[in-house]
Amino acid sequence: MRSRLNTVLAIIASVVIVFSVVTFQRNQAFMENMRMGQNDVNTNTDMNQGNSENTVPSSPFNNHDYAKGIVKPRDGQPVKRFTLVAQETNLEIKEGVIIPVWTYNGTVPGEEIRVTEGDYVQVELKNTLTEPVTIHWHGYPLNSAMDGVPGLNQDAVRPGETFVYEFSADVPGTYWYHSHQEGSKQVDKGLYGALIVEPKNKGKIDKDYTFILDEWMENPMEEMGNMNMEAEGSGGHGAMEPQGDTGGHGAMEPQGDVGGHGGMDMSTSEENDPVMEEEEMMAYAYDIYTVNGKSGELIKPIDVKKGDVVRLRFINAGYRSHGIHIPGQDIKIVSTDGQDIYGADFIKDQIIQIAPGERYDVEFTVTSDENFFIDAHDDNAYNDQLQIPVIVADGNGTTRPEEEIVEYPLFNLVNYGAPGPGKFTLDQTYDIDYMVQLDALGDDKGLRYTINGKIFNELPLLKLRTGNTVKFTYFNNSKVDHPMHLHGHFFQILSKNGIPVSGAAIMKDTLLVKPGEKYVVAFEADNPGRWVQHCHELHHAAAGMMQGIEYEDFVPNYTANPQDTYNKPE
Ligand SMILES: [Cu+2]
Repeated sequence: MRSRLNTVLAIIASVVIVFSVVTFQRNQAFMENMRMGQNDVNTNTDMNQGNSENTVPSSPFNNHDYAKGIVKPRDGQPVKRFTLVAQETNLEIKEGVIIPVWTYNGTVPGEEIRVTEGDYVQVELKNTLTEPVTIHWHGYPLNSAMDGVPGLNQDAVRPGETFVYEFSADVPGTYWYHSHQEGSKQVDKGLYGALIVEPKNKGKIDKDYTFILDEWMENPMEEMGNMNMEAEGSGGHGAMEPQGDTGGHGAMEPQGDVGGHGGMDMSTSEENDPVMEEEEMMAYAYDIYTVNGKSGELIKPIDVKKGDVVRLRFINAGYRSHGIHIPGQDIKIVSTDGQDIYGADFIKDQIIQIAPGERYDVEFTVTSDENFFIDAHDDNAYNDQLQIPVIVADGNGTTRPEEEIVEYPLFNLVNYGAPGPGKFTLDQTYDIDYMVQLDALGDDKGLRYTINGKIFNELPLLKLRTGNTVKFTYFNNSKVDHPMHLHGHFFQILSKNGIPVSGAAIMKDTLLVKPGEKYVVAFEADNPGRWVQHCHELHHAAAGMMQGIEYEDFVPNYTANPQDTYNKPE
């Protein structure tokens, strides 16, 4: 078992080394592209020529001077100020397991930023870490100068430096924030927190809880040490060559439920497929699952009373999808990615699959006499650690027994709610019609995750103009999940696998595209700036699955210094 672990870690080490090298090269080319404004994408942008007079976006952000990147409060707008200190600390993540983590304000997750719709938010970031960091406001449609992608919107905030992020919180919902500097490392180490914008009229909510999901390695320091030694011992080759013993799939067997609900099916992966090997290694190495930075017995129970209207906000800050189950309760999925779902109806005993970067908000009225556990049903290996106790204070004191049945239907987002009120349709014409094909490659050049066959530094910038209507077709041609995240905009899902959305118009900023799936989405180019889209499995982003997006009619006030090599936007 120990030797298998070492083999596993050695292979992971190789991957880490490849990622680092590729990342460095990519940054240079990316910044060069952004500076030169070159590399047009070939799209049917004929209509662009007639659009240049359209400079006022139909968005809540008209107050901002985009051209200068200036953001300021409206007259009389309430200002809410926060300070987030990026700092290292030790976290008891699981009973008896204390690991070093990177945090905003000393906790994982970082301090929750909770404001009210209409507030003006100022957040001062102070960096006391030994590496540069940023804050990206995931999903929030703010001014791109505040989007926190280093080398694109700002320089990463170096050790000892401060940076003030500010934006008008005009769009209510559940969002989150995290470092966008070397995300696959820094988010992994704990640099994230929730951003909750409560609506002005929030209706009757008695209890409001935020749950941020994540996965960790029990002893990353020791494992990193082993990995480095093993990597040297194996010749330091970067490629993901299988290291002989590939027959040990027994060690990879999921220990709990096998629902087959997406994610990767570890029992059927092909041996000698470096992409699948890598996925399996990580599935095994990330052996602690947490809710709000705590695993298993340490997960804090929530206290409710019968009749309470409860809102649960689930955010996935990790790299794996989790299938959340709220047993026996009539629940509504009231929003996803911060956007309300029109005509949300009751469902019961369905699995809500939450992919990296996604948010799902659930509401229910407590009717249960018994305490129960919110738990996970999917093919992940360590689900027994992911159980949130719900204590019904005026219940009968018993706890709902663990169910025998583990197969529940998967909640279907594209067939939920009442039709409306979407802005876009499949049969209209779009100014930009762009195919986004997602692939994974493992060969003698290493492991790469690609968009249209290219990694980040090879990909042309996607060029938009303010007012463009934009259609993306996401197609996953690989064997692994890709939760695709678009910065600065919400897109409407139009169809999945050729079948039009039949429920409410679903607006999202992060969309899980499973192997073989095809989604058509649309959005309005209403937020001029510099943005990216990327896979929110951040190891995939780091290995190439990321693309720059630029409004041609946008004049940024930030220019990356080509001499700086410390901005690492993925
Ligand atoms: Cu991916």
